[in-house]
Amino acid sequence: MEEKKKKHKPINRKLLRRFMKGTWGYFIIAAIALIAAVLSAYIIPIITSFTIDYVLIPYAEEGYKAGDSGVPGFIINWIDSIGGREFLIKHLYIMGIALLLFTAVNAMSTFLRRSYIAYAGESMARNMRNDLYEHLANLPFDYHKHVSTGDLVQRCTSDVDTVRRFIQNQLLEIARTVLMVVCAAVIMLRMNPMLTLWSVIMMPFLALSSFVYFKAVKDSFSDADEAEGKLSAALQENLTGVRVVRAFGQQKRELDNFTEKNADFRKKNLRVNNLMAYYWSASDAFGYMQIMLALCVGVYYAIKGWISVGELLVFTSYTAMLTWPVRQLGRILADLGKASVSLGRIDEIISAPLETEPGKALTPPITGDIEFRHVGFRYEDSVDPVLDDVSFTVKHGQTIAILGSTGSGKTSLVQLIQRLYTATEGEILLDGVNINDYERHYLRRNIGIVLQEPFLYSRTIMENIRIVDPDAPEEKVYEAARIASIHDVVKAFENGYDTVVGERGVTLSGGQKQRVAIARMLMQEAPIIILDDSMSAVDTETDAAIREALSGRRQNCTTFIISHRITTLSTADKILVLEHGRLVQQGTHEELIKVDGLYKRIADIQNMLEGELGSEGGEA
Ligand code: DCP
Ligand code: MG
Repeated sequence: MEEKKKKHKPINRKLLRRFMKGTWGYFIIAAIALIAAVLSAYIIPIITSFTIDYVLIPYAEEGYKAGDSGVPGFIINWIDSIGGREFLIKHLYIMGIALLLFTAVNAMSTFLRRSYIAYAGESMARNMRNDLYEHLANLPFDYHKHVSTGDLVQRCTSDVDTVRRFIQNQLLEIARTVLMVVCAAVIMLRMNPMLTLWSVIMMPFLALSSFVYFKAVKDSFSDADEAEGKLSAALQENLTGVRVVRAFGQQKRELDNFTEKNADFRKKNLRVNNLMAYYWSASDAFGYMQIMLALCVGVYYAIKGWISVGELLVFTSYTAMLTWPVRQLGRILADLGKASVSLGRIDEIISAPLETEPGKALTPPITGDIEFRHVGFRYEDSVDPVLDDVSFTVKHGQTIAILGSTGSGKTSLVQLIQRLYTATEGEILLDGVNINDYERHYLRRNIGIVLQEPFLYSRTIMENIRIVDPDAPEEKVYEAARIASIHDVVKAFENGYDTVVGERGVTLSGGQKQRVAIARMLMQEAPIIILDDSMSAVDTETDAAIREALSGRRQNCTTFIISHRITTLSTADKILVLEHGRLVQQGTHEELIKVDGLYKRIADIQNMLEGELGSEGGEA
């Protein structure tokens, strides 16, 4: 969030063009409508003044020279040639109809302009969000370590929104202002250059003061934005951490904290609103002074006969029409600054390098022989290696158990197999091929993993389990759920498999979640299975039942089980013991139990506990 104020990169045009893909049509229609709207708005005063100059006054005053009120000569000539004036005097309603017609054109084109620029803005925002989401989904796993989720969410929502609002509200406003100034200048200069000067003499000051003003209040605006960010962060943290807040009786303190941030937000927002109130009222007064000036000088010119009454009307109308966009210029510029900062923040995500495919992207059938050859690994920011010279082999269909104290690198080891991270030393071979040479999505599809802290979507249990294959028959889901010992539990829920889990639904216990995650993994039918401490929250008996049910399946699967339970570990074909990232022991239960070492120590402790607790306890 702090980054928001930082660097002011130039707008990345390439990125803008990319987001604008498929929206050009909308922009073009909006631009045409804009031109029509401005032109019709300028024609309306001309019609009125033409009616006065060409029709009404010559009719009322004998000998008055009919003015043209800015209507091009050839049109006047044409009306004259068909005896237009007499006709118009008799049928004055025609001028009314003309007025109505152009008002209708103006209304129509304003409508089109607004709705098409809305299409354009919304479509662009959709493109941006899709691109961002797709990019985020394919960034290296490591990326998320460096950026906070809240910041990413903000970039994908409010930054996109800032850009969208700029496109929808301000972009055409710039074009409109330019067009209006040019049109007004052309028409007014043709009528009377001196009066034109008087009518716009204060405009540069108005524009300048608008620039200066909005530049000056920019900081107040970003202060208010920042206060809002802090407020929502406080709220979010409290809602997410609601349990901790309650459990530690922190409501009062959190409330004070929130109240303080809320008061700060109010203060800063009020300040912004006050500043705006000053500006709009002062610039209103300024604008009216300009109109008054144009009117006074114009009346003098009209009395002198230098302009006609109709022309006076045109001048005052145009002057009034111009003050609003000119006053807005500074704001547009301020918003342009904001939008470009937001675009820069979006750009930062989009330009982050995607996960690379360093190898040959092979997709051969996978049987599941795995070999680690002197594998070393460290996270980008870690000092000590997390894994150091790890070597072992697994034949397909075998079960490998991994034991190690917390932080010893077990999770890191299995994540290397999935290529969520890349080994920094040595190589990992799958069926004799370096895993870097597999196409990464293919590789991951062939590895079923149950994470240490399983994540379930806020959807039904059914949807959660068949997430990889939404069309899978229900029977298959039940089958997987039975193996994971969760079928009966789910059946007992009121809504069965249609029970929604997560934020809007029921809360599953830790063990239930783990088992749903195991069922979900089974649906993948992958040749390699990884259970990262996936039964830690499941009681020993259920653990055994699941392993029993799994073993039927497991025959053609290579299985990695990370666990702290000797009962779980002991059935494995091979046990790896990790200590500070080093493979200190490997072998079968029978082999390891005979030698002094970590495995034997833990086995002894657990056996002792088991003995003391009797058969019904035994949580390791
Ligand atoms: N580590 C890190 N960055 C990460 C994950 C871990 O720097 N994104 C560090 C923390 C540990 C070491 O790496 O010091 C090993 O972490 P593991 O998650 O691999 O450890 P375990 O899975 O063995 O621990 P646990 O039993 O607690 O799950
Ligand atoms: Mg772990």
